[in-house]
Amino acid sequence: KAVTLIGAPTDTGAADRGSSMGPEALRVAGLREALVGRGLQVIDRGNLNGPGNPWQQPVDGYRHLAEVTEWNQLVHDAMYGALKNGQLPILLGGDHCLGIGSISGVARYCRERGKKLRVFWLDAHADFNTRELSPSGNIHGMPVACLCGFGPSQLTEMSGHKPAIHPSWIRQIGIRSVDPPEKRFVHEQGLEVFDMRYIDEHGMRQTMEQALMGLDDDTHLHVSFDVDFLDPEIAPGVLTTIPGGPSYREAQLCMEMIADTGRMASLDVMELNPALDIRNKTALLAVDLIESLFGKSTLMRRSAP
Ligand code: DIR
Ligand code: MN
Ligand code: MN
Ligand code: MN
Repeated sequence: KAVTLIGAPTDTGAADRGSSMGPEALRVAGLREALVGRGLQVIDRGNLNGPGNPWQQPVDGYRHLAEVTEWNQLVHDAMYGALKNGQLPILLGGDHCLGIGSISGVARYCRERGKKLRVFWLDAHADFNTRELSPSGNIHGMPVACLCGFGPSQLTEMSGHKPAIHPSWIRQIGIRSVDPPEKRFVHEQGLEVFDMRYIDEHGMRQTMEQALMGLDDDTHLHVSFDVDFLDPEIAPGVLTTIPGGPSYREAQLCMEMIADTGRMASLDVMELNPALDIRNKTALLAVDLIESLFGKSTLMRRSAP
């Protein structure tokens, strides 16, 4: 199976600049070579070409809605197209507003194929704000809500079906920053959130066992990896660092347990901000973890547990 790299260099969904440099930093960190080393065929189809960052204040509760919509449409088409071609697409962000287009494209593909969809949202944040709830108007704080049908029609109807996904298809892991009104909405919608407290109490192994439960042959697993999921001590190259994230070993185990299922069929790697990184170390760490997502392990393993 071929893996396709899709670069989406934009930071229009965020409050500060820099995640637009994410795709190139991942390439410089050797992403393609690492995947080839896993025995995969890799097609790097370069970067999507969307609008620049106008650097404006939010209008009617959304910052850069027009630009964010254009980028997400490009991402939707690229993800959907790659899946239709039988490839495993990896979206290189870019800020996490692009999760809307990415997962809308995946959802469209799954709906056509009659496949179930499970979305793993690895993040420090729930990204479940609406314009009424958001403290910032930044759309990278809203993608999960948009996917569940809460948001502007340009973003909620992208998959051709509103909502694009149902809250029960989502598992959030590593969450430790949720805005107070967002908290209530997460609860109301019944999102399954494995927050840091859950991981502290049960460990990463049991957390992942719970989150992965019920996957079957008909399930498409999409992983949306916001690099700020990781503890800032090991991953400083992100805009919104939140202390108390998964350690290197916990993150590795998380990725390895996803790989063991053999069901990951699409991936987003988001919010890497090279302007805030130290000698590209966060990009190198992301590449290391992506290798684990594609089955790299210390020893040969007899079978998936
Ligand atoms: C905050 C920060 N919850 C907001 N969100 C995110 O502005 O909505 N930061 N996603 O990375
Ligand atoms: Mn995010
Ligand atoms: Mn985040
Ligand atoms: Mn974000």
